[in-house]
Amino acid sequence: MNTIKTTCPYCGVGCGIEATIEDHATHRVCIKGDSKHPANFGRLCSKGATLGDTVSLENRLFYPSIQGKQVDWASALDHVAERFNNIIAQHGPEAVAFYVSGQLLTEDYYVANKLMKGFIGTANIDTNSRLCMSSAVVGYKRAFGADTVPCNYEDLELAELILLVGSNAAWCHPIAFQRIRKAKETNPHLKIVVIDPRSTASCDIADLHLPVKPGMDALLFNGILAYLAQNGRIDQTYIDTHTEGFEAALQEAVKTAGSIEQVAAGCGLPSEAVATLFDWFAGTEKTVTVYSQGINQSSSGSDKCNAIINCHLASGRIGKPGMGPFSFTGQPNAMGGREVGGLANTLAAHMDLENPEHVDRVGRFWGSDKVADKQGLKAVAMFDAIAAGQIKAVWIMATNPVVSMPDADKVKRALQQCELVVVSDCIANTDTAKLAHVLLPATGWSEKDGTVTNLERRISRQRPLFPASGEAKHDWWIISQVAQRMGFSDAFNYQSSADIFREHAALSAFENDDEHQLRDFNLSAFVHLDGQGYDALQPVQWPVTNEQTAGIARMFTDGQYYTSNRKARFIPITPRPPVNAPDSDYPFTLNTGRLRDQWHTMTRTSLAAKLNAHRPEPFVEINPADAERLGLSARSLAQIESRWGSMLARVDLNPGQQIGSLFVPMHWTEQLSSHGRMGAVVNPVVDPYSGQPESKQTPAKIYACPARWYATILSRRPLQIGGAEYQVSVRGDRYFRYELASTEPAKDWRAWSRALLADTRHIDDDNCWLEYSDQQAGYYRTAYLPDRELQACLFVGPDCELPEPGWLGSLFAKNELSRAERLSLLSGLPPKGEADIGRIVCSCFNVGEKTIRHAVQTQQLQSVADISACLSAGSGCGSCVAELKEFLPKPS
Ligand SMILES: Nc1nc2c(c(=O)[nH]1)N[C@H]1C(S)=C(S)[C@@H](COP(=O)(O)OP(=O)(O)OC[C@H]3O[C@@H](n4cnc5c(=O)[nH]c(N)nc54)[C@H](O)[C@@H]3O)O[C@H]1N2
Ligand SMILES: Nc1nc2c(c(=O)[nH]1)N[C@H]1C(S)=C(S)[C@@H](COP(=O)(O)OP(=O)(O)OC[C@H]3O[C@@H](n4cnc5c(=O)[nH]c(N)nc54)[C@H](O)[C@@H]3O)O[C@H]1N2
Ligand code: SF4
Ligand SMILES: [Mo]
Repeated sequence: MNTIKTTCPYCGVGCGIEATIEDHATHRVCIKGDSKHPANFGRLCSKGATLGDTVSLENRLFYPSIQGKQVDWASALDHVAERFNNIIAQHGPEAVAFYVSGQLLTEDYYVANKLMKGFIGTANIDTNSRLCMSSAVVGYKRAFGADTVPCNYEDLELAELILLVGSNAAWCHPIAFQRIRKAKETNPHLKIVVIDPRSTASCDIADLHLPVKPGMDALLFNGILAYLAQNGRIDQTYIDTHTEGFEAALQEAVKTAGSIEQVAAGCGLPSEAVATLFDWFAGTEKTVTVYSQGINQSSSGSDKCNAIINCHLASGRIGKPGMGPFSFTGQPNAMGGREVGGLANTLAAHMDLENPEHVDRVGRFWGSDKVADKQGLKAVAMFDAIAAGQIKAVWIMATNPVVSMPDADKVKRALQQCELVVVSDCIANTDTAKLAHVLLPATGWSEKDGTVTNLERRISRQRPLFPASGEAKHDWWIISQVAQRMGFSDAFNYQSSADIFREHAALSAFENDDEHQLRDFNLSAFVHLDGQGYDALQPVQWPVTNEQTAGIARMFTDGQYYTSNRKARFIPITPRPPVNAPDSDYPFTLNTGRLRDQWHTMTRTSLAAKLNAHRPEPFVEINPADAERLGLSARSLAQIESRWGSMLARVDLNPGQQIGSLFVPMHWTEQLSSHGRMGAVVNPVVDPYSGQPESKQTPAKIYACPARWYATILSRRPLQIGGAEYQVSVRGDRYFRYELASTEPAKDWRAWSRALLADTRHIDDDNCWLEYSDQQAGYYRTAYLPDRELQACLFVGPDCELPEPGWLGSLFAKNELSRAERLSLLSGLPPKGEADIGRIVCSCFNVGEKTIRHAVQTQQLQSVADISACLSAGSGCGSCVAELKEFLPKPS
């Protein structure tokens, strides 16, 4: 009765969830995978499985506010509408902008677009998807005449060769990755190739890893195209019947790629590996090329996408089972955003701003003669225009650009000087919310009601588990209310998300029956969907038409595309290296990306202690040889600097990192770290067609930050700590953990720690304190235990080798510490006989590295299956399987 079917709000895999509500008041809910959902058939990854830990009311934004003062909704909405109207009246519609997100539901997204493009009359609405898959959109549109993802998850299972290009699916699309892993187990002929400059968890199942030189993928795919032609492996019939422009694309590919040796040299790869890839691609009919941010986030991302698509068109490997160019989108509703025309260069329902017929059609449908007919500013240009004062009001919804935009310090300054910054978020303290003049509380995942589309075009329902918290409102409601107050009452008079979905479906079907001008996106089957039907909506892949009510799993099965002559287009590609190459000042290539257990700017995942255990601090991966040359030791502190900004992170030695390359995770913010916000360092240069930034290849330098002391603090209550250049805070289970480091001289640790950690009444009560001090060597350790219950402990040392908080953290679960525990507390090591589990590897079952190492040794475990049987590790979401392998004995 209390079980509700909904969809995971994190990645684009779009897993179905069954949520059983255990307690309404405290938002206690049991999360399980929906065994019937076609995306995941019951499985969830670590992030989905811990959703229950993130829906508490902690850190939620509850009330609207203006300039930090709580106001009622009517005042907030009037204020936003009036200020927008005034600025438009004075400076024109181009002086305002929305910056939205692939984490809005389709209904929210539709209304935001309708307001800006249809009624305010400018296309100055862009989205964080600009930073994510706008190049993939250009690639598909140039080739197919529409933004159509041809493939589906089954194709991954039917394939005999899968290329993962610039995709770390093991961590970023874990359940899709598990489907690939399973497919490989059942079909030993299935080969996996990972093309990624660094060695990632996805390499775990790879038959071949090509550590390509950063940015050089287009050359590799041009090489494949040339090789296919030279070896008679093209599908001439398909090319003749269904495509155009092959000769020109081939000519350019042959000219730029040259021989296998030349491709290998250009890509920094061994010739044999390139030859193997070419041979496998040429010889395997059922090939799927999966690509993601290693391709899209590039100044030549659009061309890289087309270099990939060219190879599939030339071999006729598209629209057939087990084949196709498959862009893996990242966000839960990146695809829904594309459907509603969420980008500054697209119009609703897969129509185009620069096509007068489309603009006219949308105008008639919306009843507006103001529909924008030219592109608006894309994200980077939009924030530049804010910085320049051309845009005077911006409304940011469901994204955190102060962290995630490139040149993020500039974005921060732009918002600081902008006349009006409105932010809608469900979380109170974000780096962007800090700069808002008006803060609007949105409902969060467990309260929202609407639809999302996953990366295989499957529309699923997100259903509310709880009523809205505080005064939070649905995003579509907030936008509609502002629209009404701006004077557009009739067009925004929605009563429910079902109303909006119906209208969205109707627009997709509107004048979409002319066989020469068909649009791919069509939901004609839902034009008359009533409230009940909407509530009961089952996961379905668009198009869903009156003729095909069950949806369509695979596109282009008939070889008919959405160009004017229904033929797919080859695009000639001239490979280009990253715009800014490393030089003597900035000799490294800085790569950025994701970790297994965190979601973007951590506003929600950091609430789950389990998810913080895997990688609790910002770090920089560097090859050990580079590190040695620069005097950087493991876990020491390093400064990473580019022409745009700098950050601090811990050094992580990783032989899987190419010489000359660095990798930092994108997740840390100013809320959680003092100098870990990587966006400040990232190059804002963009792709000329898509406007997508080159987030993966910033020229950078790295050097040691000579910290004089390091400290670790665990505390039951959150602390306000200052006075260290490096400070990171994360939530543990019943405690908060702080990591500090500083180049300043050591403090008077006793006075400092007592003032910081204690209740005032206990500061001088020595009975409550354990203490160890070696002033000369720079060590200080203390623990604060009023009534024998551990409240806090502090470890200071001159180097970064401080105790691993695994066992210490477990002491916070106890009401009283035993004598043995108290005695060993300051050593940071458990008393004899008690296990310290070490850093958590498997977050589903809380299994730490020390436990695994011990079990492998003492029980002679030989395989991951053995470890799972013994400790359960790896048998939950499976995301840690690659890591578990590292504990197994190496074959001699
Ligand atoms: N755990 C987790 N999962 C997520 C997210 C998250 O925040 N956390 N976010 C979601 C979102 S929005 C997105 S967009 C996806 C992103 O999913 P992915 O694209 O898989 O993730 P990234 O880690 O950004 O980058 C993928 C890989 O590109 C590689 N790369 C860098 N430069 C190059 C290059 O020149 N060539 C090639 N071939 N590869 C290169 C990087 O080394 C990296 O391993 O993940 C989604 N899933
Ligand atoms: N250097 C570098 N930069 C990158 C990337 C990279 O790989 N490297 N990746 C890029 C990519 S692919 C992406 S997708 C972006 C992601 O970057 P962001 O979009 O900035 O990251 P999130 O943390 O997902 O931000 C979402 C915000 O919306 C809030 N939120 C969640 N649900 C709702 C809701 O229903 N309504 C409202 N109003 N708010 C909500 C969250 O609390 C959070 O503050 O980062 C991009 N930036
Ligand atoms: S793979 Fe994980 S994060 Fe992605 S939708 Fe499924 S459970 Fe959510
Ligand atoms: Mo993304």
